[in-house]
Amino acid sequence: MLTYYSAGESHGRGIFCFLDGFPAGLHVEPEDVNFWLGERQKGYGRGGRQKIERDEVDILSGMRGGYTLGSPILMAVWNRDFENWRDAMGPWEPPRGKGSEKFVQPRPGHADLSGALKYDQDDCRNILERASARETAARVAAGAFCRKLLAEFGSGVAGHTVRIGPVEADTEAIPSAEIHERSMQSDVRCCDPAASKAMIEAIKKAKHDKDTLGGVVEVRAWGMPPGLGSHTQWDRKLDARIARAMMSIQAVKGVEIGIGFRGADRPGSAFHDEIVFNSESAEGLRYRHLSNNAGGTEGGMSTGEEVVVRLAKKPIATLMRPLRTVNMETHEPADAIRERSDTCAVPALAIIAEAALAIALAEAYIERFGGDSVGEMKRNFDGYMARIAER
Ligand code: EPS
Repeated sequence: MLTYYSAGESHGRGIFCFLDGFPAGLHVEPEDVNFWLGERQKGYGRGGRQKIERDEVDILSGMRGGYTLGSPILMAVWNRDFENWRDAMGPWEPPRGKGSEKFVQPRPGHADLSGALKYDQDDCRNILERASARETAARVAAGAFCRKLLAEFGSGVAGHTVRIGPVEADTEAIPSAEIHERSMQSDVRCCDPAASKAMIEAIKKAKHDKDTLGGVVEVRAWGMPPGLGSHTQWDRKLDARIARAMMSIQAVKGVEIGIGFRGADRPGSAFHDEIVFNSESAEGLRYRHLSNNAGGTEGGMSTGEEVVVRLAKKPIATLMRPLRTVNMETHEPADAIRERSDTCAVPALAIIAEAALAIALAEAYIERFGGDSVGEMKRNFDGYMARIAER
């Protein structure tokens, strides 16, 4: 089974990614990973940290001569900012210098309060360093391997911003094949140029008001066969696995598959995707749906239509206009600390969500088609597709 874990603190040595159960024989170049790490760092609304970091992957195990070995892949994305935080974040010496001051005012909207109580810590930095969304660099690195694997089977993923704060884009009709190109032209990764401009204005205003903004991203995947995942058990359902992968991304508060919440007021006749049979289908999938309100999954299995997922991200919780909190030493009311942060990180979420979807789908492919080598997976895949073409 494909397993993915990360380690690392935001201002520590680096962010580390452990990817186990990945098949042997996939050709991967440094740029296949570094391109997406670079894309994650972009986006209007980011703070000063992204001027310091230039994320690149350092492969520590699991590859030889440009190919995966089938053994655990261990990766590092080193933090340049660690040099500025060495005194405060080093593992052995007592913390001193920048960021070492003990603070007990938990910041609203962060992991600080629950983490300080759960792990019995006075210094919320012992919580926030790991809770930080810097961790998403690991997910993007793992996702880069997974999207490369999906491409071997003709499958791809693309994400884009559909809302920032009050501004909603008109992108319902955009073909998935155009999302990547068009969203790359926008500083907020939005395919609608007018909305893109308005989103940038909204972020500027939020920054001026010492506030922050959240939003919504959509990620789509295409080229999957029907039957990934299974209806037979709760933890094998593809949509459940996708939702878990998405919900575990920092600051995500809502996940929708297909028209999801937007379809809840429809009668069944206006929701369900009718089935047609096309014996001439060039794509090899002769059973198709006339619409895709289900977002590519039914009964916990892929339908063969595009997987469509939307994620709602709450606004960044570190505000330059501090929210009210409590000093945990004195129990007196206090202001949350103000420290360097982003105003809006929704555009980065589009890249992170692509990675999370690629990981969830790669896991389902490996489960369905066997995961020791890419060659074995392809033989099994071809056999399955040949059988489906007879039905
Ligand atoms: C983050 C706070 C900011 C973000 C960071 C996530 O970092 P800093 O405290 O160093 O200014 O920039 O995101 C990243 C570093 C990144 O690479 O995405 C937080 O508190 O979650």
